Amino acid sequence: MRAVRMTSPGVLEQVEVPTPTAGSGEVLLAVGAVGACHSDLHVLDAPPGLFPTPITLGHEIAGTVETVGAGVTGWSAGDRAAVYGIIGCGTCRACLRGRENQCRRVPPGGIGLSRDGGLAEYVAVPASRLLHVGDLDLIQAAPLTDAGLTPYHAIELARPALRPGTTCVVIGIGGLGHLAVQILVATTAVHIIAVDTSVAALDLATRMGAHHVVRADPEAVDRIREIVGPAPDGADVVIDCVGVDPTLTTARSVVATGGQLLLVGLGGGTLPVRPVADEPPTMPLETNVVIPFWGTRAELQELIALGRLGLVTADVQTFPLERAPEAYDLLRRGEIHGRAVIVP
Ligand code: FEH
Ligand code: ZN
Ligand code: ZN
Repeated sequence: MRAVRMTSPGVLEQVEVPTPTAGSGEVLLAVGAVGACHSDLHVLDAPPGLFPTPITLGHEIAGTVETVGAGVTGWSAGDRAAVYGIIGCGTCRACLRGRENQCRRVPPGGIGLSRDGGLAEYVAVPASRLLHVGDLDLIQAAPLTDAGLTPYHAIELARPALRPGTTCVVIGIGGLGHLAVQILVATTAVHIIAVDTSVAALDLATRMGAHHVVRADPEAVDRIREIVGPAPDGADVVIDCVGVDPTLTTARSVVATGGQLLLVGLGGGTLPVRPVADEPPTMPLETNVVIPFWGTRAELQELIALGRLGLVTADVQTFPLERAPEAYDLLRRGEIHGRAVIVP
């Protein structure tokens, strides 16, 4: 079968490999769609040895059951499924509580991370990683497993603060941010302020239900403050889906005292924390800072339900498998709008 693999550190190429088979407890999926994630670029750029090579990348997968392995129940050929990409150890305190996204396993286990992923015609996965998607378009189901699940989980963490009439700022209306806006619209009654450098992204945010849009320029903090009010008041929740120094600075400059700062984007920026009430403070007193990671299987099931109701719809750019390296180059150059989805 055709597969796009990291054949050696930093090298992503299409190769011909044997079609996998479903082992005991596994299911063989015909891949319908697989999202291209920035984290795949981190995998490609990682120091040699951190991730196994050769490895088929792709951890944002949806497909159709081809065959089921020994001992598998609840799945039959033709079933349509989304893949929960994390493979926790199953025995640590986090896994035992159903929080496999906090598993203590090193390195983290995952489809497309510690074993072959979905950038291929077929992928074998443990049946325990699958969730039924019914008639949901697989090109829509795939982004939900990561680009959607990550902000969904972040919003779940902040849900006690997302009271009706409160304000949530979403910074970065890209692959994760545009889904964050829809999840907020579908599951809360908050005022949503979308922030991005791109007018097209802000137009998308408006179409998806953001109440205010602000260009990410030097006046962004002042514009946001006109909406959320002066310090020590501010935004009740800020979700930074970019995570670079300028966005982290904007985030900490507009969050309210006692607000929630969710650092979802892995852009490599730094959030200075000086736990004194100095002038100017790096951020207000009582700010809750969280670095969410991916999400749980239970949350993915809830998000799939929102997708099937048409309440969360990914804005996708599709590419055939042979153009996957090109898609990642565009992603690296910031030229993908919404989510890039590879369709083998
Ligand atoms: C995946 C693997 C490693 C680091 C981060 C990620 C995220 O894309 C998960 O949402
Ligand atoms: Zn990812
Ligand atoms: Zn574990």
